[in-house]
Amino acid sequence: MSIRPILIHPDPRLKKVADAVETVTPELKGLAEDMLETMYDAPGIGLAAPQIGILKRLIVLDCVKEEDAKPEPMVMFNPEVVWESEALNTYEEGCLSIPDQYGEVERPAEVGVKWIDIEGEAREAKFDALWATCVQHEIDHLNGKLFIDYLKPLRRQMITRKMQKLKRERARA
Ligand code: K1U
Ligand code: ZN
Repeated sequence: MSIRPILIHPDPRLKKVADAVETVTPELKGLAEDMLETMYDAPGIGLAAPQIGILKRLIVLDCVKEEDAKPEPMVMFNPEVVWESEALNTYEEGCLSIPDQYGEVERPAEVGVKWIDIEGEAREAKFDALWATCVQHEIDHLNGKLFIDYLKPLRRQMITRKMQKLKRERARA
C-alpha cells in the first residue's frame, strides 16, 4: 500500500469525465487500498481516483469522524445516484484538491446509490447526512465537477487564484 500525491486545482485532470471500470482486477483492488490509505493520511472523508490523476470511476469514503469510533471504509466502482430526495441539505464542503477553502453547497439530503464493491458484487444503498453529501461530492469528481462550481463566480475565481498561488509556492519549495 502507498500514499499517492493528491492533485491540486486547477488541473485539467480534475475537469475530465472518468471512464467506467469494466472488471475489478487485483490492480484496481490495490489502487482502492492506496486511495483509502491516502484519504486517511490526508486526512479526509472521501477521495476520487481523478484526484490522484487516475481517470477511472472509483471512489472511497469513510464519514465516521469520531476518533475512537470503528472505521467504516467503503470502496465504490462505477457509483451512480439512482434516487434523490426532494429535501435538500446545505453543508460547508471542503476538498482535498482545494486545501483550506470551504463553501456552502446545497444537495439532496438523501440519495440512493448503486455501485460495484471491491469483490466485484453489485450493491445498492440509501445514504443520508454527511454520507449523502460526501458520496455526491465524490461522484461529482468522476464527472469533472468540483464543489466550487456550485459557488458564485467571484468566490470561485478567488479560490482558484489562491490555489494557483499555492501551487507556485509549492513548486518553488
Ligand atoms: O473529495 C475530497 O476532496 C475529500 C473531501 C470530501 C468532502 C468533505 C466535505 C464535504 C463533502 C465531501 C474531504 O474529505 S475534505 C476534509 C474533510 O472534510 C475532513 C477532514 C478530516 C476530518 C473530517 C473531515
Ligand atoms: Zn473533493
